[in-house]
Amino acid sequence: MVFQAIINSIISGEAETCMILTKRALTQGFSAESVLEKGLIAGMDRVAEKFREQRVMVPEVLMASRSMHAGLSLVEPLLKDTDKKVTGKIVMGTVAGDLHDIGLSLVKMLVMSTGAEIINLGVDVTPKKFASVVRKEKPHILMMSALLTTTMTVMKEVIDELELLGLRKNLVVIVGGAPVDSGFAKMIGADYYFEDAFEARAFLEENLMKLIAKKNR
Ligand code: B1M
Repeated sequence: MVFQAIINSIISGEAETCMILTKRALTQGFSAESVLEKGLIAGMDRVAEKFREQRVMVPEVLMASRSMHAGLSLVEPLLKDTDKKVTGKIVMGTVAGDLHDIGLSLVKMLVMSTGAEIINLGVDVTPKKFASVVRKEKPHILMMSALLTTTMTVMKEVIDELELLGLRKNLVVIVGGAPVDSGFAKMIGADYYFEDAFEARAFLEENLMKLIAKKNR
């Protein structure tokens, strides 16, 4: 089965094979979304599990991540809904001190289907950087990711910085990442928390227009 082969290519860190298999799955008629979920995300989840159990080390994880991104490069253009009018602007990034970008790449990829313009600042984004981009770009939504218990607190620093500069009002703040939960989101003054990229996409598909209308009021 092609999905299992994609998973195996990620586990063994074979980027080129992953790309070939992703292409094969797409030409066989599987949707970009199913290739993403059942192949690429499933593969990375398996590696994450092994890492947690200390059955693989950092270099293997990096090779797996490179392989997953090779597959993502083919899936990404297919997920963007070019027929949808751009309806909003979203700034996103992983907070300062944190270099994990796999989850955020998936969030970006799925949220792209809402038609919103997305500015991805990447990893290790400081509160000052977030604030200066918010000031310049005036997005409707700010999405922050953190994967470490030591960096999730930076999300609060970003919100504090936005408040200090008068940029928090009318900005919807969404947070996510493995150590984050809805209680933490509430505690730091974020508006929403989503457990995974699919949940974030589903919410925005349904509510993006309402959020934009609220901001423009
Ligand atoms: Co790191 N790492 N890592 N790591 N790493 C974790 C997070 C860890 C849990 C591993 C463990 O089990 N011990 C642990 C954190 C422990 C903790 O804080 N409690 C950990 C650690 C400790 C570290 C280092 C400190 C290790 C070291 O050097 N000693 C170091 C820190 C570097 C740094 O950031 N400063 C480090 C380094 C790395 C690598 C570079 C090797 C690599 C990152 C590569 C990269 O991202 N380019 C890496 C990886 C890959 C992991 C694990 C194995 C997998 C993370 C991942 O990509 N998962 C992870 C263990 C694990 O999670 N089981 C681990 C797949 C991805 C699809 O899931 O990112 O959770 P995830 O995203 C999900 C959701 O969380 C959600 O949607 C996604 C799926 O749909 N989501 C959002 C994420 N952001 C969202 C935002 C939203 C909404 C949903 O809205 C805004």
